[in-house]
Amino acid sequence: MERTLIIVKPDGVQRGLTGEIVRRFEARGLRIIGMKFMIPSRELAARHYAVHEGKPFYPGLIDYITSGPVLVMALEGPGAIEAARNTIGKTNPVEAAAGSIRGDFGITIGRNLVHGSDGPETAAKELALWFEPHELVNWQRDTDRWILEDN
Ligand code: IDP
Ligand code: MG
Repeated sequence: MERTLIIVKPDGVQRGLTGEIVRRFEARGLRIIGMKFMIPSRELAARHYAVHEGKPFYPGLIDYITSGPVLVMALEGPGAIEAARNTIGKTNPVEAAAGSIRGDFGITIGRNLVHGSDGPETAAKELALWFEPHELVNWQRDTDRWILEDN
């Protein structure tokens, strides 16, 4: 079992796409274990995007991610990180496959709707950054035996 951190960015929220985006992860079989709605502080945004500090798009990225409410999710499942990244699509929506979230709803890299952790280490760091341990819910999904071979 793997966990990943997903954010519906402010454009996704403002465009009324939160339900559609959550639906896609749920339909994929990823289990929601945490969810919150918030306007990220600049400090939180800076810690989340620390690896991009100094890049030309960094100031715009911080303005963008703090520009309004986001929906933050912790998802769990086998291969959850890669599965979620594939459901999200390539960073530049122009290159994202049709059928992915960015490929279906995005057209420019600076408004690409969703964040997903890119590896196990980043996922652990990001989950700890956005969620307190007690905010993550351990639960059994009744449909798991139809979604997961080993559950
Ligand atoms: P990812 O979100 O697919 O992991 P990263 O390369 O980690 O992509 O970049 C983080 C975020 O920074 C992107 O999702 C996008 O919002 C923004 N970003 C990346 N490159 C550019 C760019 O060239 N122009 C504007 N924004 C960018
Ligand atoms: Mg990234």
